[in-house]
Amino acid sequence: MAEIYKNFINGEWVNSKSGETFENRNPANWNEIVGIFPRSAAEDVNLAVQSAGKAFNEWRLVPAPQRGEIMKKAGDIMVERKEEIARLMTREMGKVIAETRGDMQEGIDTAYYAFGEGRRLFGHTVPSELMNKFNMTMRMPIGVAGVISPWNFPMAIPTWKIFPALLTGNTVVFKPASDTPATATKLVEIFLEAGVPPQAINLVHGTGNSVGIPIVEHPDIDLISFTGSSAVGKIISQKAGKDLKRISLELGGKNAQIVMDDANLHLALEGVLWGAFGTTGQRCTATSRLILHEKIHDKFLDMLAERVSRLKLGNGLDESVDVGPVINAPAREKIHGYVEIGRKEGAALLVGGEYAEEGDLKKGFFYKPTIFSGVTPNMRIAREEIFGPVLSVIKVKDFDEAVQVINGVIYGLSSSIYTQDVNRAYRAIRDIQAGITYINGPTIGAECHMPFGGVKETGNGHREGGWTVFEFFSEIKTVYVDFSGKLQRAQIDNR
Ligand code: UN1
Repeated sequence: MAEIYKNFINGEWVNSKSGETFENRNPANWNEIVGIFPRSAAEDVNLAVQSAGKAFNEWRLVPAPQRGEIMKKAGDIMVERKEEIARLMTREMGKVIAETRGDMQEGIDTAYYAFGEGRRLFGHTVPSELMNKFNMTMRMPIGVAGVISPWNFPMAIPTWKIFPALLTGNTVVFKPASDTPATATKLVEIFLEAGVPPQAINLVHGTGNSVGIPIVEHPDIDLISFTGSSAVGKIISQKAGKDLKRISLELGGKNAQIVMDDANLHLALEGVLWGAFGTTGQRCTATSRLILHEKIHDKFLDMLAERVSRLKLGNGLDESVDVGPVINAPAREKIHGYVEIGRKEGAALLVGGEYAEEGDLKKGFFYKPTIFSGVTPNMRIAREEIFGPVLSVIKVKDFDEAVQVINGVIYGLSSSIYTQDVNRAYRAIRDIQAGITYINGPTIGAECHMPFGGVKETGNGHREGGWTVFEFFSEIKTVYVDFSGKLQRAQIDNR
């Protein structure tokens, strides 16, 4: 029997008002139902927002260090439940167990970072231009945060958003991706066990249209944090913009790794294998383009093709598997559609390019790791986000051309260059248009205490992670304290 899951609204585990449900299945074995979840709608969102609104008035007054201690407790529970939830996550969305353990660890790191931040949340003290007057800024909570998260990091990404939201004194309405509702439920259980006031965290399962949009449009939601596609990000931006909501958008990528002629090729090879095929290429930071200097192009491609054809596909619970399935049937069709486009555009298919259906693989949605060579920057497979195990290889004659190619897309999340020339490395840091640049490392693998986000159509200028995310989730209050005992007019009485 599949486990029955519920929403968490107004301090209680409840079904959707309509009583409708949806199934969540294992992408490595579609016969396996991971759970049955409430199919919610605007009426459920309304109740969740009411609850979060009520809870805000008390939660905002809890001292931040005390809120931090609850975050610490949540981190401790995550440590205890790391293996159990990692296994559930692999069943729910397919990535290999080493990676779901990493996803849990990223959540744990985020919890402990938030714990520490509870004793910081710095403002500034600033001299006044007047005598006997004191100026400062403080960070204030904002209100009810709508958190809308994707399925590829079912634990880490919700934690990136919810820990800072709660730590800074906001309350939360959380809509996880409908492909990963089970992991999200575990996270809410953890917050409750750790001591977050039950009405302050609300979980509403369902689709983007029936739950996500009502959250975005709800007048009592004060801020939105969303990770997903640029297309959906634009819709959210328009809808939320009407009410001047504060929104943080973490969107698409078309990340590239450059390999220069002086690079350590073995290192660069390990980097691109991990960057392009880790998480089956389903990261917004995944390496989707490989830009090779012409001098090493042929040799590097040979090395790469040989390794890629040996990657083992399978159920991610098997520790010997390198690459899990893609998330669902439409995703696999979309990926294969791009492979067809690449072929028609005249790129050369080096390996992969088809469904993987040998033996048990046919129970799930597997796609062979795929490499196209002879790709030119104007091809769609060089410009559009594919979100799957497909790598487009582009040959360039020198560093300047490499930079031109890497910058020639609408996205700008992550980037990487392999070179041993320190001058080139620093020029790359300066000239690549991306929120993140790795030197001699792959495009994936951000650490939770560093700002995370991108330029151009990858986002709207905010950063998750690090100290910067606490700025998004709080509002600055500027305070003037006049202790002169008289009216002092700025700009006038001191002149
Ligand atoms: C994402 O793909 O949306 O840097 C996030 C990384 C991970 C997070 C990826 N730590 O690849």
